[in-house]
Amino acid sequence: MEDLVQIVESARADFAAAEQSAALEDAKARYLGKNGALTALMKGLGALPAEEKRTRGQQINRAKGEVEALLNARREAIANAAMEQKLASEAIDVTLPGRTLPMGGIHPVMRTWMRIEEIFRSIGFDVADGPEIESDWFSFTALNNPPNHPARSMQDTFYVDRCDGTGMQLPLRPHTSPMQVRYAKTHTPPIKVIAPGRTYRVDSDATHSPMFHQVEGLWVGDDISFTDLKGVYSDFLRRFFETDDLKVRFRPSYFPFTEPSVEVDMAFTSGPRKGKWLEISGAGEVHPNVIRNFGLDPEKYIGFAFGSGLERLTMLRYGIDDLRLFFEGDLRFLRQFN
Ligand code: 2NL
Repeated sequence: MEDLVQIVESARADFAAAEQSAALEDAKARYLGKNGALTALMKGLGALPAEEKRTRGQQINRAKGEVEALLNARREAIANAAMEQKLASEAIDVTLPGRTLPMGGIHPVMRTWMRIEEIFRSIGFDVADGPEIESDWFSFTALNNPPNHPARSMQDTFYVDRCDGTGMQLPLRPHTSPMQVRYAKTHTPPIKVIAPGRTYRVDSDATHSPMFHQVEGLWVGDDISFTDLKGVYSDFLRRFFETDDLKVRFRPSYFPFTEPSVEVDMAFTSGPRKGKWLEISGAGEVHPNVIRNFGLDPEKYIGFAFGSGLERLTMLRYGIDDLRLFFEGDLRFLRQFN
């Protein structure tokens, strides 16, 4: 009897010491296995007299039941601990912030582009689109550029090789006018359109970039006069700069595609930049030859055109003093507009 109590206590301690189920099953074998302590006692029963065999057998069975109960309790405890550990290691913290996709922002020149589209759409202008690799005709000829004009030279305009074996080259558009010519040729008057986009010129210094942005505007009908240009462009500037404190002046100038031609200057009439005239645009009444190249009769149709640089408008609107900031991709600069 004493030996059975000892076996049960020893099993209890061994089972408790087993941390993993493999160790527990090893411990089990030492008591209940083929060569286990209790199994050995059972085997020894045969040698006892009948009377003793009965009581001893019952005692061993009771001890065996206790050991089995201890074993099952420990098995369960180990299984529970394993499950808890698994749950803890796989736990998802639903309070953590989600993984976000990094969001891009809108470039300040693009903001200007969008504002200009909005302003001109609101007064009935359409927005044209067109290729950046253009033909010589749409880039120069249609715009009344004389054959030897320096704008056509390799020094002023970028050319790309055609890949059709002809050895010919095509210009990268040096202004957005080709889009307006294309638009004018495929629409009937009144033609009221703006053409914003990327443009290219062989020019690179503190105030010029080989790629820059322009917006041109064109309004052709049977009586669109210089007065309309003055009204539309002045109104555009007031809405773009969000102030009525603006003076606008039109200085005589020359472009092959307009006649008469002007440079447009503006000056703020209040605030820190008050009084200083700033060049903002070129404009004029569309040259009769250009009207003809639209496929229209210059005796019947007349109108104005203008061209402005988006970088320049953006610099004036936000007070940016260095053109290069637009092209460096420095997030400290770009984040200020988003
Ligand atoms: C400048 C000058 C100008 C135009 C652009 C134009 C377009 C067509 C017909 C006639 Cl389709 N003219 N565009 C006219 C005058 C000036 O831009 O220095 N811009 C920054």
